[in-house]
This record gives sequence, structure tokens and C-alpha cells, in this order.
Amino acid sequence: MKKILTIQDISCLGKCSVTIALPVISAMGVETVILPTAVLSTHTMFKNFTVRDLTEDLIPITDHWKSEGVHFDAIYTGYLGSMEEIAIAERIFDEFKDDDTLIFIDPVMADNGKLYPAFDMAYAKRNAELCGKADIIVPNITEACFMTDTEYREEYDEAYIRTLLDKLAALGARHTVVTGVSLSAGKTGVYGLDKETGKTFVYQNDRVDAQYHGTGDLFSSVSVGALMRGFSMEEAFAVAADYTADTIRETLKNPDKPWYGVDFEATIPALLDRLKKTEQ
Ligand code: PXL
Repeated sequence: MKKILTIQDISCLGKCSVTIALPVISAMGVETVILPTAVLSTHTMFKNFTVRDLTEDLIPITDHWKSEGVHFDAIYTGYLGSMEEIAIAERIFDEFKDDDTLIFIDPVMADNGKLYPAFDMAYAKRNAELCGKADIIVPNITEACFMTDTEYREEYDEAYIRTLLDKLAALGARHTVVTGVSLSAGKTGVYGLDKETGKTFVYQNDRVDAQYHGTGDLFSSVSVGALMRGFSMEEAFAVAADYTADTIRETLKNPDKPWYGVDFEATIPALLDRLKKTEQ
């Protein structure tokens, strides 16, 4: 069984980061080791959330793993709370990256043209450096803009995305996949570039007109899980994009109208069916 380490916070209530990565990647049949960077009462879109920072604990935890001789097939980072935690993530890459370890970075920090409350431009720049250490990065358009000093646009054409991809590729990762890319009305999806071969790929599905928290984490978790299950890059991102859209659709049916997270618990069986079918 493949083994992933995911480094991100635990938001106790809110369905994002570890509370998505752990159940979803585990359900996909991939062992999921967690390194919680902080414990928050909720994610940061709630008011008055509490935070217990765990920065000091990270190295002692990973030193213990080192002494146990643990090997990771992938290291997946999501929301990191500070520059110091970015530096620790880099140290963990250096210590645990073997020839076959995939470094997958979701530079979680912004959406809809704005940085999340905890972050500033200096953090965005530091995240850009972190991305240089990855094999695969999956920023959304806002994060891509902050990391490459590009003007954020709501309306854009394919040339704008291609320019973003080239600038992101220059940060250093071999594979860049920009998420939330809409190339025609009513559609959304991903646009990827392999900088070594120069090959691009595009996947577009129907846009569901609703915004929920944690959908980026869901997309990344399913992508990295599918890659670990042996799917090609294009298949993995297509499965993740479809699953994310299906889960938003499912959440819209919920009469309780949850605002803070998606009902991925209801769509995991369909994800597992899709994995089986794609594998056949
Ligand atoms: O879903 C990204 C995320 C993860 N963790 C925390 C967050 C957010 C987005 O706001 O606040 C704590």
C-alpha cells in the first residue's frame, strides 16, 4: 500500500485540510500519515476561531519517524500557517524525499483575488519558493497571480492562463496545474503544463454555480490519491475535477444548507466506483 504524508492544519470544525485529506485519501486505499501544523477550532472563514500553533512539535515528530525508517511515496502540503512552517516543510522534503517520493504542493493561501486573512505578500513570495521544491504544484488562479506578480483577472483568455503557466513553471516544479480555469461559459477545470516536455493538458467540466470552503483541499486530496493509485496525471486530475463538482452538486441538495464545507462523505462511494472503472 502506498503511503502519503500530508502536512496541513486540523480545523476541528469546518471540513478542510486534514479533515478532508485523511478520510478521503484513506478511503482511496492509500495510507495517510498526518503532520498537523496547528489545531484550529474552525477554519478561518468562521469568526473568533482559536488557534494552537504546533510549529515546535513538527521536528520532534518527524525526527521520531526518521528513527523508525519511514518511507513516503508522496508528501502533500496544503495550508501552512507561517513562513517558519514553510521552512520546516522544506526541511522535511530534504529529509524524507527518496528517488520515488512525489512532492505535491497546494500553495493554499488565497482565492477569488484575495489572500486569506492570515497571509500577506511576503508569505505569498515564500510560498512561491516552496513551490520550486515540488514535482507538482496546483495553485488556483489567485494563488498563481500572487506568486508570479501577475494581475488577477476575473475575465481572461487562454493566452492569460498560458502566461501564468509559464511563469509558474519558472518557479521550478516540473508539473504545474492551475485550478479553477474556465475556458468557456458554464465550464471550469484545470490547465496543466509539463515543463520538461512542454506538453499541456486541459480538462473542463460543467461549472456548478456555488462556492464552498474546502473544495480545493478535496481536489488536491483526490488528485494525489489517484496518482498514488497509479493513474496518469491527466486521469488523476480529471477524476478529481469531476469528483469535486459532483460533491458540490450533492451538497446543494442538503436541506441544512451547510455553508462551511462540502458533503464529501456522501460522494466517497461514487469516487471509489469511478476509481474501479478507470482502473479496468
Ligand atoms: O481550505 C483551505 C484552508 C485550510 N485550513 C484553514 C483555512 C483554509 C481556508 O481558509 O482557513 C485553517
